Amino acid sequence: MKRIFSGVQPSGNLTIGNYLGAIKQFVQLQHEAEALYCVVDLHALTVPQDPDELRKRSREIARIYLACGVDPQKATIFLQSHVKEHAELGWLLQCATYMGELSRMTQFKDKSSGKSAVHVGLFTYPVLMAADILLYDTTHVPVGEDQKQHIELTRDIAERFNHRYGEVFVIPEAEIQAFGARIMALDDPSKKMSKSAESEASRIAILEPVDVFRKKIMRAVTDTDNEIRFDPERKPGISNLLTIYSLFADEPVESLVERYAGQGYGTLKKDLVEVMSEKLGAIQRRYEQWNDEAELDRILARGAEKARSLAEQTLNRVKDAMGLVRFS
Ligand code: ATP
Ligand code: LTN
Repeated sequence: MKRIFSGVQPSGNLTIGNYLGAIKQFVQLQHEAEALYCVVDLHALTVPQDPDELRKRSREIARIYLACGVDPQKATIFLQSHVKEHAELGWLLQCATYMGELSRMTQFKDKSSGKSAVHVGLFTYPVLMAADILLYDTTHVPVGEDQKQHIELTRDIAERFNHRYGEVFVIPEAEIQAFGARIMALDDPSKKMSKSAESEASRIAILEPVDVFRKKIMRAVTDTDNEIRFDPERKPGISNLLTIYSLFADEPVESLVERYAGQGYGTLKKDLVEVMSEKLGAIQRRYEQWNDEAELDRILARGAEKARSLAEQTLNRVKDAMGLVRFS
């Protein structure tokens, strides 16, 4: 049986990278299998957060899931901190993971480099992510390219655990799109677009008004030869814009390249703004409609209850396997 799980951190305003790389897939996959979509608030605590902001953002991410088309009748939407089993399995798995494995994680290296004070949680974060996934007997994890290494670690931990203790965990697979799994920063197409990067010009938020993002697209870094061609190696800037265009318009890149041949970057950028304005505008209108916080909280409470009932069963299996006493 196919089971989907994924999560997004409430660590900033969600970008079109998060939408195209992950959330768009959440919407498609909810029709194919049982799906759980989590707001991973415990993960956001790995770097300093303002408490009021974090509370606000956590609900906002859930609301964006809904605005993008995740259907609470089909998929389970919940906050990670509402299901204690995540933290509990996180600890048990920390005792089944090696320091060396975590030292190799590139996201840790990127996020800790140059910082004088780094919390332990930033280092052990991939183990909590493994717990998130393994708690639900997940078979497929829709994520962007940057999460591939964490899913591989999850598989290694689960396989080793099963080898040592018997068949306790289902081994999950990453579900990474062949195209659009790594949207690049607009002001520097050698870097990934990220919601917590310093530069505002690097990203476009899902909830951003067209007047703000128009400037960012028009000023997006491209090369100087003005030739529209898809070549991420040699022409990363224009290739990134073509990717974004193709995914928002649901039109293959080849057809865009053909259509804009000989027209220069300005025309393509202007049309891209139009396409994005239409798609993001629709999401933003739905976001406005989901403005009843009591209703949102009811969805999250129901989601947590459903998630808890699944998580408890897995956690009991793990405790039994590891030799913890349980009263029946
Ligand atoms: P942060 O900057 O706080 O690390 P982020 O923007 O990388 O945040 P996450 O919460 O870590 O966002 O990611 C949520 C999901 O979006 C993940 O599945 C991740 O792989 C995906 N994702 C993030 N950035 C991109 C991107 N630039 N292109 C495609 N997918 C992305
Ligand atoms: N580490 C991920 C967020 C995340 C996640 C998960 C994604 C936490 N737990 C479980 C998929 C499945 C990130 O930073 N994007």
